[in-house]
Amino acid sequence: MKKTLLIAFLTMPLGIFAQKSDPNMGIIPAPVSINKGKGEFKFSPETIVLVDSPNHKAVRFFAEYLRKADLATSVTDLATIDKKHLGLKNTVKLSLNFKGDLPPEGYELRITEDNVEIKGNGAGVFYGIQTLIQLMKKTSPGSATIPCAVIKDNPRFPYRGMHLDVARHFFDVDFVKKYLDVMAMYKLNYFHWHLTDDQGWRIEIKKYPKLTEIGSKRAQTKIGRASGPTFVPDLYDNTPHGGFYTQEQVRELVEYASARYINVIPEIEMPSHSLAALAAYPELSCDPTKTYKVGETWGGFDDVFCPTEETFKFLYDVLREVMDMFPGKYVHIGGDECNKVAWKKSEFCRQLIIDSKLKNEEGLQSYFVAKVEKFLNAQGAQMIGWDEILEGGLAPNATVMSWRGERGGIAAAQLGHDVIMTPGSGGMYFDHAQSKSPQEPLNIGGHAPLEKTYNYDPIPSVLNAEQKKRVIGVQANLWTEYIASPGKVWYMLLPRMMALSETGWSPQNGKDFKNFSQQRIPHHLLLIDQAGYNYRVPVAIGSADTTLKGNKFKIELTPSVEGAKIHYTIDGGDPTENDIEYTAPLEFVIPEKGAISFKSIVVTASGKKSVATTIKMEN
Ligand code: TNX
Repeated sequence: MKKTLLIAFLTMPLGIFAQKSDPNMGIIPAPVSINKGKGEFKFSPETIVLVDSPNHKAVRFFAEYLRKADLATSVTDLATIDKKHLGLKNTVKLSLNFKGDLPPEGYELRITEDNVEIKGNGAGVFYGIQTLIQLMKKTSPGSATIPCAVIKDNPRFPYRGMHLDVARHFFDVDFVKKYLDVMAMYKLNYFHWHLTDDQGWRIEIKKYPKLTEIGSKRAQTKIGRASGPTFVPDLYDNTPHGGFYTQEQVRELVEYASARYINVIPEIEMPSHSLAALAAYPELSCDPTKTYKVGETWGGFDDVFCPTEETFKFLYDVLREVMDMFPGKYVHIGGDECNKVAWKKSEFCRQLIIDSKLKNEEGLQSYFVAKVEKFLNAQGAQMIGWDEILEGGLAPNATVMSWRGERGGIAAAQLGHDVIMTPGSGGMYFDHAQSKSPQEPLNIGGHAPLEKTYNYDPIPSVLNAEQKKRVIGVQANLWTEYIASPGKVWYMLLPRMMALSETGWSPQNGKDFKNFSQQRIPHHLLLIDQAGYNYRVPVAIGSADTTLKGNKFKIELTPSVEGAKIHYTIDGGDPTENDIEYTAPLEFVIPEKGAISFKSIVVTASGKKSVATTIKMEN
């Protein structure tokens, strides 16, 4: 019997983006409560922006936004307004001195056909502005519409962090500003800046110039994987890599972040991940007779800071300069992955363990961390460390970042310490792959698809009510061993950072991945695209690598980015933008013992492509 294949084109139009039916009005992170109104506010060149504190940074930010968006209008100080004009129509009013009852960082945004008003607590007005910006739809130059609504909002967690590793690969000041910009759009408020590691020291320290003269440069970098089956030994790029931030640049970035209500947390790694510092100052190692070079490959190194008084003096000096540059309360001291090999070989360490009545090298790690914490606390700073700082006993006031699953975070919360959840197992490692497709770019491995990041709940159910309060927030980490260019940072960051934002901000019980990924993400990716960021194009909505059994199928897809197209093949070939465009749902009838592979990709208006997915239909 001749096998025939039937494809029917159904007439139903492509699923249009359901912004109107979206209960969250397209806003990311989803607000706590939205009351949709009728009609819209028309923002025009005649609109007056009224503020009660014209020099406030949130006001300056908004004025700058309006200027750049060609929505130029003047900002008017409320104090200068004649009382009889207070009932003025066509105003956007920002109340920064609002003294009413709003939760920390909370805001209330009221949009009527006549006026827009934002009241906020602390950072609240700034977040209200971010929401307002997301709601503004530009209509013509100088004009925009904003749908009427009353939004009451505040974050679930006070700590909503995003990390960036600039040690494995260096990223310049302008790039970091763009990183902070996108964090601010999504209401993230802590930037964890991983400034030192084995492969590079990236912050100027005046007292120890060799840290950057020597420690900020490596001679070459490993090509491909540093381990595993595709690892090629001795394959290096023969190209020096380096870079660091001057103190002046650091101050500029801290200021830039602060203008966006972002606190910057510097991380200075100790006792491990310190090879770049040892290359500059070998006397800080346990074996100063050796020569050390800045790391050229990835993974752990045995050489670490030796816990001598000379090392502590060095670290205190460094931290003093660091605290001077970073006015925030937190200093991150790393503390992860110290394998103790060098300490076990060291006569000095053996003696120190005996003299200080420590149990073993774990005890020495705890001794090291506790000493540094004491120093930091005495200067008024609060120490954060990765969960290894629990080993051998936790320093008394430390905040713990739980990265090896939630275990460390749970233990720390039970001990009454503040905890920031950032587990790889919760989709918080943005260096992990975003899908299992072989078309994903080289990455460190792991699997952190958007849905996993989105669905993560930072509060472990095993904690009691008191302990749960110790979980102050959530963070995602972007380690850059396999991320050497800005474009790839954005690819790994977006859209997962939007999921992080909702995990950190929105109430857990209202989370809805379908609404997030299908009704809001496509619009936000278009905005991100227009703002000049790269990102990972999700596969078509309704598609996934799967095998379906039966004889009749209907394939109904929607582009994952607004304005994008879907192209497909049914002959097993990898689809390109030159293949057939999907424009309407398709019906397939598969003959007996027949099969067909429907392979599709999404191509955005700017030409970015998703990985391909294959729906195999078998009868
Ligand atoms: C573990 S997370 C590390 C980093 C690596 C990362 C790669 C942590 C505290 N340490 O040094 O870059 O894994 O995923």
